[in-house]
Amino acid sequence: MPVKKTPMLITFYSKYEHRLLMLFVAILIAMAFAVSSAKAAGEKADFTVVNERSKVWSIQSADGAFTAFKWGTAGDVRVPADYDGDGSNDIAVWRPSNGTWYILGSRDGKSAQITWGVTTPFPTGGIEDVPVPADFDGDGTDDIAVWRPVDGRWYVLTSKSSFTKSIVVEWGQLGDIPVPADYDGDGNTDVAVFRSMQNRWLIAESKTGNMQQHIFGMAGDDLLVPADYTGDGRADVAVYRSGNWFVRDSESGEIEKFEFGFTDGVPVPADYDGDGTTDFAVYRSGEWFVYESENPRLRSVKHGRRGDVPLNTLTVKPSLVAVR
Ligand SMILES: [Ca+2]
Ligand SMILES: [Ca+2]
Ligand SMILES: [Ca+2]
Ligand SMILES: [Ca+2]
Repeated sequence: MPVKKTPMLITFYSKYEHRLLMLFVAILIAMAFAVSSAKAAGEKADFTVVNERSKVWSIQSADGAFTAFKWGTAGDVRVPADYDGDGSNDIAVWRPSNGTWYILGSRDGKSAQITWGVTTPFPTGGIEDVPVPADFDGDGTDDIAVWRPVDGRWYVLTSKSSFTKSIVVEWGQLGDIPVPADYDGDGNTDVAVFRSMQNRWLIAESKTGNMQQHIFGMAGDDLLVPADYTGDGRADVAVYRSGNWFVRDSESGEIEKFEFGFTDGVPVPADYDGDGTTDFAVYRSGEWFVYESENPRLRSVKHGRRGDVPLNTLTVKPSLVAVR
């Protein structure tokens, strides 16, 4: 009977090997999937509020962790952005009275002070620079930058040079509102302004140097919220008007309307689900309503109290101001 036993043994082994092989393949597929999804997924935006009186910033991260810091004083402009390049925004303010940036790095918790920008003396009083931190040099880390209304110049202290070298670009004029974003999708933030008198967006593409012009939005009624809502990697020209979002699709050029929000809500667009596309989001009295882009669904998160001001953290937008 050994003749019969041997093939059975062989069959047993081959089945066992087959299972091992399948298991191995399954592990490989799982690993490949994990790598690819890790690549595709970006950082998820935090929910951040600042109390106007106490100057305490409270941050609820996507994984539910809380942190709170007292940072800044009255008159400071909040400029959260990722200045240390760890993928998370740093708590930061710019002080117009002395032109100093006070940054609390998220990577190591160390603070830094960098003087950049001024309040220009003017016969009628002081005209402050407008802080516009963004990634103009395209290295993945936000640069320290201001737009100077009196000369229409952008003064960028680049992160690539460890904040030792600067770029100066002239774009815009007194009365404009800076709306920097990556409209051409090359990875570098483009300098851009909104000219209220004409409802005109003037964008200087960083890739080609070409100008994009769009008449879009209504000065006085709209908040300017340019960001990549369609997921093609290019920021769309967009405004928020009392509960409605109007987006000029960067791919089709068509204008899309999305009803999401409240007349007394504040738009806080950012990439909360980390898929690389900006999500429509509105904050109202301590509650965040997010329309996630990856698996479209509405999510609400409670974070914030009366007297708190929400910050949309992943895409920092000091330009997110009412057009006057
Ligand atoms: Ca950081
Ligand atoms: Ca940079
Ligand atoms: Ca660009
Ligand atoms: Ca998203």
